[in-house]
Amino acid sequence: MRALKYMGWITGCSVFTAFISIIWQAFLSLQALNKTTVLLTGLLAIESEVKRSALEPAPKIAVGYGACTDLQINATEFMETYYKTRMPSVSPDFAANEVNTEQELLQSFVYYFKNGAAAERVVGNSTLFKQLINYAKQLDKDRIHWYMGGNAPLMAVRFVMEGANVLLGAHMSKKLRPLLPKEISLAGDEIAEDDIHLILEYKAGDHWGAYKAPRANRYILHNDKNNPHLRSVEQLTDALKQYHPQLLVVSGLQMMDMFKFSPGVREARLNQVKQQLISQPRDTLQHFEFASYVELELLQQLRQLVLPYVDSLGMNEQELSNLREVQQHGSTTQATDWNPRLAHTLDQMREVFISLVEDYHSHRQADAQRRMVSRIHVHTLAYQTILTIANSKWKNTRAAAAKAALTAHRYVCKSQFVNPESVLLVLDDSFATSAQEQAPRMRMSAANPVPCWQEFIQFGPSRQRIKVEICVAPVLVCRVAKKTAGAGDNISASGLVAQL
Ligand SMILES: *[C@@H]1O[C@H](CO)[C@@H](O)[C@H](O)[C@H]1NC(C)=O
Ligand SMILES: *[C@@H]1O[C@H](CO)[C@@H](O)[C@H](O)[C@H]1NC(C)=O
Ligand SMILES: CC(=O)N[C@H]1CO[C@H](CO)[C@@H](O)[C@@H]1O
Repeated sequence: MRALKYMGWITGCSVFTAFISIIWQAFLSLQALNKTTVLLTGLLAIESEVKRSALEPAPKIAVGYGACTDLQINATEFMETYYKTRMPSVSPDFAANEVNTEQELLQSFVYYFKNGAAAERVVGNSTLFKQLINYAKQLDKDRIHWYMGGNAPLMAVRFVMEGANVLLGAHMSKKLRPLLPKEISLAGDEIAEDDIHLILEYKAGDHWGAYKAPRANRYILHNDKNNPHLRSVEQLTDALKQYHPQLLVVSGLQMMDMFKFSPGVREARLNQVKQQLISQPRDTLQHFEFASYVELELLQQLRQLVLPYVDSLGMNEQELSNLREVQQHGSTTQATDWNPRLAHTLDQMREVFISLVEDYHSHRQADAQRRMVSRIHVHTLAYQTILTIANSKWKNTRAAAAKAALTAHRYVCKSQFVNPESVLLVLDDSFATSAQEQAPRMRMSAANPVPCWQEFIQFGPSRQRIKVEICVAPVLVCRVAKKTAGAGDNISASGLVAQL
């Protein structure tokens, strides 16, 4: 009898606890919702500061090089359908740089998948690549998606959407051309067939066998025949003589990575890029969009032939670590932390910036064509950060960061309308501006959703100082990612256009 009474009491207690915990959960999620709504309102207000008036002339922007067709599929579904039995032999701690066999494909895929790191790899073996494309086409029709791809066309479309007048350097087939908005002028020949990029998309929590993706991302495979040669460079250089844009964007050079050129050919092509860059007047700002590079030789060539001639760089956290590693140690890194601490990213940005500034100062006497980098934009899943030299030609750094953050959400959620309920905030309310001791802290609040500050950065043996402005915008991370490939292009382009 007594025992029964106890039971009743215990049940009562559990019901009560459960009730309290439901209310508490609701309270917490309401608070989180409230916080994101406040941040969202703040971001939208800052973004709207840069609406161009109808009286202003549209900015003119030129973008190079290349185009392709993207074939997007579900990564785990593809692997499960075709490689289910092969997985146990895969070692998860090693990634082949080049993919020539199915074994190397699995090795490389698993490595990036379990790290949630974006990767883009060349399939050297054309037979294998054709086989993979055929496999992909055999998946359910409504499970595969065809898009226009390539960094340059995606950025070009984004610029047009932002009201710019755009010139694109790319070769395209008759099939692809209609997918490009008519307003975009094209410098480049018609070709018979476009290169295809096979895009394996995965969501956070998707798993394949024992491996689970920590964040949404994609793994890209290609076997380009046209793009590595950057065939449209000369035509774009010619068209630029008349066009005289405010901004010239160089992207798509990663297609040269791991491609088998005859000796000296790649360098000769990159020299054409350099010629294009140095032949522009100073009032044309130049931006280089970084990418996932693996070949050290190519990175060194970029440091020699491209980086010294641009004003601005765009990249994600993986690419930032990789560039820093090349600058400091002459080596490359593979996948790094998918959600790096902000303080750490800011320090890496400073280091990359200092290295470029020092390089400029030690060579500018001998080479008057050099430009000193005055803008670096790093985009990560959780935040957007933009560093500009104070009082440089780049305007609206705060609004550009806010805009980039909103674009990131809109793109990955595939929705123009930002719904606070579809949002996950990864960033804390306050952050240290550096991992060094006693670094000042910044707060993200309703009053200040995009903190900006100025600081002096020291460089060179005589510790010269240069004043920079840094802005950080939180990304309202999409809970259910719809698409990640191409996000970087949209994000970088929307940040750039706000700063002209
Ligand atoms: C290329 O891929 C095919 C198809 O998977 C394979 O049979 C062949 O052995 C591969 N060739 C090389 C050189 O690895
Ligand atoms: C791929 O398909 C699997 C199984 O249908 C699903 O669980 C997963 O979320 C899908 N991933 C993407 C990126 O659509
Ligand atoms: C959210 C967003 O702005 N997405 C755009 C990214 O760019 C492509 C074109 O390259 C547009 O179609 C998307 O609407």
